[in-house]
Amino acid sequence: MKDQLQVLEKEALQKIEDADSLKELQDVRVAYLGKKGPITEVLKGMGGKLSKEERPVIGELANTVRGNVAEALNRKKADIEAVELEKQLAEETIDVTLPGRPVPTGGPHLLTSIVEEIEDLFIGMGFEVREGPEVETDYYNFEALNLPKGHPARDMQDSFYITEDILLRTHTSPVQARTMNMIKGERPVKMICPGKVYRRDTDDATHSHQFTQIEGLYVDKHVQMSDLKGGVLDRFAKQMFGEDREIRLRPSFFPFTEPSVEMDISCKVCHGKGCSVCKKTGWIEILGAGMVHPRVLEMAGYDPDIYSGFAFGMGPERIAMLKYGVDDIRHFYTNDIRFLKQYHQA
Ligand code: 2U9
Repeated sequence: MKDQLQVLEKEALQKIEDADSLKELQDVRVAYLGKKGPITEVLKGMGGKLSKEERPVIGELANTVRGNVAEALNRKKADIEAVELEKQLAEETIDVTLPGRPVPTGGPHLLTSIVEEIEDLFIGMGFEVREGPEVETDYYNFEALNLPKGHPARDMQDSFYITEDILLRTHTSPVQARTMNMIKGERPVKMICPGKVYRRDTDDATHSHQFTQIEGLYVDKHVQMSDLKGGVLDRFAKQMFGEDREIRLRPSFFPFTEPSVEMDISCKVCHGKGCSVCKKTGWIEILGAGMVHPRVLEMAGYDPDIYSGFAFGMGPERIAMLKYGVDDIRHFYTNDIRFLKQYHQA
């Protein structure tokens, strides 16, 4: 029995030595030290076969063998765990000197950038930026702007009506009308209003049923056409398109301004000689403007004999198209990433 135990011990120690995973080690533990393991079996069989004197000797030996096997198991377990930890650490090592993977980032939309650029220019000239509702009443969208009922520009075909009296604004002018109504001569009004406007148009390369406008208004005592041309429009054109640009005003018509003008800037491509960009005229149309119609001032609560003002309006999409050579207004709304990312400042 003594020999039997010693053989078992040798066998177990050899298997522990040979094991190279925690799983194998656990199998050895169950096989040799478990309740049905050979050492337990030897101890169980002790009763009938051994004399009173032999029993404690064999019992002690069996316990020593168990102890030795258990100790060898624990030692080997610690060894294997240390090896596995080393392996895991080696595998999970992070090289902090590796360059990071670039994360794609967004940026402002070209239209947003242009609107902000235009806003900044006018803020620099003392204008404040105001916004108003896109769903407007007939009064502020038309009536207050000298577009009485029956005026051709109010055609149901041209506007998105919600009810007979409510529509999607067709221009940002109602924002100015509302502001004048609020201020009523308490201080000068010097504002621009950027925003979305809506017209029932068929979309093509130069038209969109929804587009952006920036309109401006300056109302005070003694405001003149020369303030509009020299003080604001010329500065705007030069700052936006370059100091070498000239402007010219041509007579035009808008119901809310009198006189009304359209402003052109000199063509940069041909310097006024005539090319395909300026349609051989040497000039490119940029915006509309004029002196606020006395009736519009009156409806907003201003005495047109004391107050006067100028107004102007432009389409930022058109400005961006001219500045960056964009050939189709729909590029602004379809949001093809290949188009958009050309205009991200890093
Ligand atoms: C008030 C009084 C007058 C705003 C003006 C224009 C001329 C103009 C268009 C140009 C191209 C808009 O983007 S566009 O379609 N606008 O030509 N807008 S004067 O006049 C006003 C506005 C408000 C109370």
